[in-house]
Order: sequence, then structure tokens, then C-alpha cells
Amino acid sequence: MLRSIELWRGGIDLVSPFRTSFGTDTSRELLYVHAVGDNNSGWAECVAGTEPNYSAEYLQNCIEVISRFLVPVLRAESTAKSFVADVAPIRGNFMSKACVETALLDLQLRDQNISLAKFLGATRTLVPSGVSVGIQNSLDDLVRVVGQYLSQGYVRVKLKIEPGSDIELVRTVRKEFGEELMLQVDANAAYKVSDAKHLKKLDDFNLLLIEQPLPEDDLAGHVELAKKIQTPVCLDESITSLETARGAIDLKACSIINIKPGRVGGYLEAKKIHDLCLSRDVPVWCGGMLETGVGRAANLALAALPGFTLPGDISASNRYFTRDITPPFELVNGHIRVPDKPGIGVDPLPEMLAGFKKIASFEIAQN
Ligand code: NPQ
Ligand code: MG
Repeated sequence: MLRSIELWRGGIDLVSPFRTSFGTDTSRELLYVHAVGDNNSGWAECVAGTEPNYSAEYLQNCIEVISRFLVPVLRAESTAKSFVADVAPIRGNFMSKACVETALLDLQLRDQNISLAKFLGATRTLVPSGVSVGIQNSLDDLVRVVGQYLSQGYVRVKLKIEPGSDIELVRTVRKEFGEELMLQVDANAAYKVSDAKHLKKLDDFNLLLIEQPLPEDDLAGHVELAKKIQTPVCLDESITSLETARGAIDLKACSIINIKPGRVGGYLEAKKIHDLCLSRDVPVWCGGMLETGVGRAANLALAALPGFTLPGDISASNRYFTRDITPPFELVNGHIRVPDKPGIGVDPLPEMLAGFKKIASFEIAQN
């Protein structure tokens, strides 16, 4: 039985500033949901950022939505599945929903003694690890940073791009590290369809994909762009549910999908998108939102499913943090081990949680 829901707030510095087309981050604000039951408890990390720049959702708004609209739906018997059905009438707010869903799922799987990976249908125990490289101050810095990641073993590199920092970055990295490097780019919606001719210059560099070139609501634009360029178009921000995934595939707005459970309302929805893409031969990979170990552990379970045929953005803990909130995830020959303990398989370290603040605790009515 679910007894209470706690909200824990914290923060953590990044090892280096992370610059994307929407801004530069030097630290990560954190929100964890703790679902407390009779015998176990579940943890989940909210992926929303401090500001509404990657998505409309942002952390303070998630605290409000979770407290005011999601927690009141919960009952002592709630499960992840019943919760998802119960919050269906609430529009959007996928990141808030995902966080509560995942805490409930972690709790119920710990009660059942099943790992999240096993529950979801994982077929791997190790997942290949890619790295997302922020926009650097110079091409020299970019080459140095990419070189460091490759020497650590990352098997795939993603370069963040924006208008004015794009073709030259790719040309330089290709020239320096060769044709064999698995290389892709992510624009975080920074371009317009009228940039198609410019983006076509990327065709020369044999990229795995270009991620979210246009605004999230511009599916028609992605359809048009995908016809004009050879680089496969992958969607991230645009995919918020099974229905938007199906629509994007049917319309040919993309040929690859980045699945982030936090962006689609949770792991149950992410699994459905994976199953759809597998049946349609659409490759998927698991994105990242600068999660600490709590979020990273759950992403690893998902990335171990058979349809995840491309390396994702699940990097080692030390890509982002000097000290993770959980025991650190490390690279082993460019791969990360999938947790096999019950639920998400990790817990926040007590000494790290001591730096968090429990900002709310909601009792769940017992019948
Ligand atoms: C992406 N992630 O694939 C995102 C973007 C991103 C690893 O490239 C705070 C909250 C900071 C959300 C930075 C990667 C963030 C964030 C980047 C999302 O598009
Ligand atoms: Mg992205």
C-alpha cells in the first residue's frame, strides 16, 4: 500500500558548463519524488530544467502540478498503471506525470522483487554509451573535448549545433576523428524550414542523424526538411506520447526517435513507443536530461530493450558530476551495466540526500 508521497529538492554542479542552442547550464536543479509504502519505497527524478527553454515544463511548475493535481489522484492501492489512467484527463505535464509514475513503478517492483529492466523486457545487461557534447568556445576546444571522451571509451558522439555553429563543427570533428566515428548532431529546435539548403550541407558528413532541427510543434516542417536532406531526421522534443510518435512516423516527419521517458509521461508510455517503433522498423535510442544516478538507472533499464539499436545519451556519472547522488555509473569498454536489483536498482546515498530539502510530504488516505 502507498502511504505517502514526499518531494525532495536539491541541486548539483556540472563538471563543466553545458551549452546548447537554448542556453548554458553550470548546475542542475533536482527534484525527486519518493513514494513510501509499507515495506519499500520508490524513487524517481524529475527531468524538467529550471527554465522553460528545452520544454514548456520547468521544475517549479512541476512541484505545483505534482502537489496540486497529481498527488490528489493517488489512493493507497494506486499502481503506476492505474495512476497513468487516472491522470489521462490532465493535459500535458508529461515530466510531472513521469516522475510520479516512475516512483510508483519503483515502489511496486521493489515490492515484487523485480528489476525495472526485467519488467520492461530488457534483453541486454550492458548498453553502449554515447556522449552529448555541448557547444564549445572554439574548434580547438571541441577537438580536445571530443578527443577526451573518445579516449574514455564513448562509442558515439553527439554534437550540439545552432545556426552559426554547425557545418564547421561537423567538418572539423570528421576530419580529426575519421569516417568510422559514429557521429550525430542535435539542434534543439534552433532552425527553420527555410534553412533546408544550409542543413543539406551536412549530407557530406555521413551523420547517423540530425536531432530536432525545427520547433517541436512543426511536424509539417520536419516532413518537408526530411524530403530535402539525406541525413536521417530524428525527433526528440516533438515526441510527447505514443500518438505523436505514431503520427510523426506515419507522416514521415522522422525516421528515428529519441525516447526520453520523462518527456512522454513515464516508462509505461516509453515502452509502448519502443514497441511501436520496433514493429515499424524505426530505430530508437534513449536520450538524456543530465540526470543523476536515480534517473540514469531507470534510463539504463529502458535502453536495454531490443529496439534500442542506436547508442544513447546515457553517459557515465562523471560526464556531468564530480560526485553523483547514487554510487557512480562507470564506463566499461564504452558500455554501462544495467542495474539488476529490484526496481530502478539504486538508492540515493544518505550523505548526498542530506544536502537535499524535503519540501513536502503528502499522506495518502488509507481506506
Ligand atoms: C537533448 N540532452 O537531447 C537534451 C537537452 C538538454 C544530453 O543533450 C536541464 C534540463 C538541462 C534539461 C540540458 C542532452 C538540459 C536539459 C540539455 C536538456 O536535447
Ligand atoms: Mg535532443
